[in-house]
Amino acid sequence: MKERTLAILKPDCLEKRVQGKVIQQIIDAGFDIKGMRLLSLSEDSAKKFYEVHKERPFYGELVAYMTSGPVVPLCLEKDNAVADFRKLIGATNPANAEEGTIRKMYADSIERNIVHGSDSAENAKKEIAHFFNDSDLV
Ligand code: IDP
Ligand code: MG
Repeated sequence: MKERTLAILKPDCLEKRVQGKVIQQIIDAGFDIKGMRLLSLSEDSAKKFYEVHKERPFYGELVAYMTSGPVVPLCLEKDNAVADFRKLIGATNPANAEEGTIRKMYADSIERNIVHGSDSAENAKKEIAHFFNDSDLV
C-alpha cells in the first residue's frame, strides 16, 4: 500500500553539493516526490521538529547543525515508504551503515549524516505537516 515519509536533505548535504545525486538515488529507488522545498530552518522550527530528542545530550548541537545552512524537505511516496527509506539511507552512524546506503556514501559522522527519514508512519504524518500543507502536495 502507498505510504508517505518525510525526508530532509540536511545542511551538510547541500554544503557538499551532492543534493542532486541524493535526489536521483531517491528517485531511482522508486520514490515519488510529492512535495519539495528549499528553506533555512529557524531555531524554533528546528527545536520543534526534534522535540522528541530534547532531553538528549546532543540536542543543542543538533539544532545548531540543522540551522547552519539551508535544507531540502521532501515528501516521498511509495509502497512501504517509511521502512524502505530508512533502508535506503542506512544507520544513523555512517560507520555502521551498509555499503551503498546514502549515509555510508556521503555522511561524515553520527551527527552530520546527510539526510533525515521518518521512523514510523505516524511520525511521518506529523513531520510532513511540519513542512507542507496538503494543498502543497502534488
Ligand atoms: P535518525 O536520524 O537515524 O532517526 P535519531 O536517533 O532520530 O536518528 O537522531 C536524530 C538525529 O540526531 C540524527 O540523524 C543525527 O543527526 C543526530 N544524532 C543522533 N545521535 C547522535 C549522537 O549520539 N551524537 C550527535 N548527534 C546525534
Ligand atoms: Mg529519528
